[in-house]
Amino acid sequence: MTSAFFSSTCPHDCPSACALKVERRDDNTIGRIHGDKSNPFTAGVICAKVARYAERVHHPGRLRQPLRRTGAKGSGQFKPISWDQALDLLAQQMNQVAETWGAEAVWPYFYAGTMGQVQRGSINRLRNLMGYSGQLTNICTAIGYAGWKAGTGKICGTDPRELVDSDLIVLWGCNAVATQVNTMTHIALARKRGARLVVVDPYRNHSADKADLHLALKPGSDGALATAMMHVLFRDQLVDREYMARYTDDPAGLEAHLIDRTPAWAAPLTGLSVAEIEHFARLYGRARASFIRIGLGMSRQRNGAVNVHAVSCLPALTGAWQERGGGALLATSDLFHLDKTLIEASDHARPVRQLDMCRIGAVLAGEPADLQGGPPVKAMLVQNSNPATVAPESARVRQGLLREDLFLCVHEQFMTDTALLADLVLPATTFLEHDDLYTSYGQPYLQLGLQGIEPLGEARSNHWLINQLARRLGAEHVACGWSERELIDATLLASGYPDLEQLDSMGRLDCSLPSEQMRFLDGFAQPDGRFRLRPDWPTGEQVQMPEWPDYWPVNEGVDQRHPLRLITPPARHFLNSSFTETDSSRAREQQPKLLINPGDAAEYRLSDQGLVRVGNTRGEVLLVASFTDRVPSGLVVVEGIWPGRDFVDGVGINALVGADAPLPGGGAAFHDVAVWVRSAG
Ligand SMILES: Nc1nc2c(c(=O)[nH]1)N[C@H]1C(S)=C(S)[C@@H](COP(=O)(O)OP(=O)(O)OC[C@H]3O[C@@H](n4cnc5c(=O)[nH]c(N)nc54)[C@H](O)[C@@H]3O)O[C@H]1N2
Ligand SMILES: Nc1nc2c(c(=O)[nH]1)N[C@H]1C(S)=C(S)[C@@H](COP(=O)(O)OP(=O)(O)OC[C@H]3O[C@@H](n4cnc5c(=O)[nH]c(N)nc54)[C@H](O)[C@@H]3O)O[C@H]1N2
Ligand SMILES: [Mo]
Repeated sequence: MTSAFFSSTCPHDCPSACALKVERRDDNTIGRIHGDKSNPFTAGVICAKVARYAERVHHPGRLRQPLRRTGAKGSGQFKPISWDQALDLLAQQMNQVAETWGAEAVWPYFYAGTMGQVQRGSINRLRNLMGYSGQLTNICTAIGYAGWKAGTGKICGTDPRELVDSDLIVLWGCNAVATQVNTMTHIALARKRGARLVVVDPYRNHSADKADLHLALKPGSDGALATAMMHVLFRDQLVDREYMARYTDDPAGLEAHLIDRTPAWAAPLTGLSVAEIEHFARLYGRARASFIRIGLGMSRQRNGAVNVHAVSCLPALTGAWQERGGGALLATSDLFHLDKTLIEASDHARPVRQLDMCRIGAVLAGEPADLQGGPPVKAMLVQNSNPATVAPESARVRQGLLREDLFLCVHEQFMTDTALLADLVLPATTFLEHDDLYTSYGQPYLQLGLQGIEPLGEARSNHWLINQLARRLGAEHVACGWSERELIDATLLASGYPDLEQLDSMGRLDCSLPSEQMRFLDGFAQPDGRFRLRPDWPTGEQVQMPEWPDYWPVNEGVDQRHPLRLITPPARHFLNSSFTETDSSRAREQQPKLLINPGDAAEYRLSDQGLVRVGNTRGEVLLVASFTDRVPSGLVVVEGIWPGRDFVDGVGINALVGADAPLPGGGAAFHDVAVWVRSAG
């Protein structure tokens, strides 16, 4: 058999957006996948799970035909039907719901199963053309981005390719070894030149294993740590007063605020010793070009926005932004200026309610505040997301999705927890079977991923499905008559980028700004160009957010009944709930495990590898306990968003996570949970 390699881009929701070289064999199958060496950020390195992507594309569990439910809701009994029948049924249900209850009773729900702009955004085109309910798309970045913007004003920062020029790299709530391997590629180069690596993380994760220094702080205490570090920086004359006078809003006000925010104040709040805080603050203050890579992980707390802002203040005190390789980065999203008007028909948007995707359980339960005076949700089309598994308060989500009076259509690659609850399941293509255009939230390249193989079975792309549906619903729009390639081409041109053909021959477009601008040396994105040490929180919140960087104690606190804090970070071999279906990823992650310190385990009389029940007021889950000194006393960790069916009782970890909206703009505090544990035999 002959084969050849074609270029593509990893579509998964990961900051890396790796450039790929994919082997296509002449029997319409995928072979090997390598990182593209010609992309300077990917630099030929990709994660193990995407290198094995053939396993996912050609998986026997891939959905290949439209399926209609035959048994009770959630029974898993379906029968194959044709695409025409499926689309007619879907259109008829959506029309009927809209006629009876109003268009806002239809909720097109999506997230980032693919990050491709066309396949991700098409569902919004239908929403806008039909006046269906809007969605607050806040499950991942809302808290972190709010915190970062409160200071810098813009979602970008030091070019990640400059990590190599740094002499001190801090992975702050960022498990790069697992969640963005390329960052580690560049960190390794910096370390060869003598850079030191610090990891700030509640437990010893894979990244902490590689660090020179690991600070195991309590979850949600980053604001206290950063504030005390700032105290030390001022006290020990490690601040750059000239830089602050020029680039920040109120250094004198901050200095006064910090007077009593000493390491001794922060020690009990963070669980770190005074010596650890002093040492880290001086290490940071004395570095020439310190680079803080802030992870979204640290933002998944009720005080996450305040914490991200506090950490983002550090380089504004030392002036690290002035050095190549110095400064900080949360994400690169604002480097791209893609005009999505055509993809999303945003010029047709109507003033509809915005339903909170993290509160899908409450929305489906008909909570009046969540419905915002509008009709109950009676029909849903889900693309690119697995809300039954990934959304908080998942028991309530499941209950809602099982409602007899809800018509649920799920367009998926696999029979996920969500698809299992559907009335209609439609088969979706993978990125290798359709065309798309990719930006990134962790690197500066605009890239293409054009179709490499024919769709498997009857799988169809999101764009195709939306256009077929639009036709049946009578929605008219120029993009509904276009192929993906035509839409990509027109979008590129409307955005002032090279067209599809040019971009394809260029390989990629570097959308970075000159290094100095990435480091805000031409001013921060605030009206006066100054970084806000005194954060610029959106106004009108019911709760006053702290005026200065501080410790803001609004976390789900432990109490006698819930003595432990739980965090639920991603697993290395999964990508959110994706890859929980492939054997090789499952073999590496084994099973859902409660990581617990041996001392705590003894106190609660658990046995290693024995069953443990974990719970709080929201629910209970049953899984295996795994003793480890990677996790400090008082904390428990469950890695990976496993499907509910992988837990002993069928209930997944997000049953324990709260869906109350963190300030200032909502989101989900996935790593901010108090629990009890009990031996279960
Ligand atoms: N392999 C793999 N890669 C992924 C993903 C995946 O599921 N698997 N998911 C992708 C997605 S959608 C995203 S958004 C990114 C997320 O990637 P990251 O930004 O790295 O975020 P997380 O992995 O959620 O959390 C990172 C670390 O934050 C720590 N943490 C939790 N609470 C706190 C806290 O209060 N303070 C501090 N300092 N640390 C805390 C956790 O222990 C964890 O080790 O990764 C992407 N990449
Ligand atoms: N406990 C806990 N929960 C979390 C997190 C956590 O750290 N801890 N992280 C949160 C974060 S950061 C995020 S971003 C969310 C992620 O939540 P989701 O965006 O829902 O991510 P996935 O679980 O990967 O589900 C995406 C689904 O889209 C499907 N898909 C992929 N490509 C396509 C396509 O082209 N078309 C269609 N129709 N479907 C496609 C995949 O098969 C997959 O089932 O989860 C959140 N949930
Ligand atoms: Mo995410």
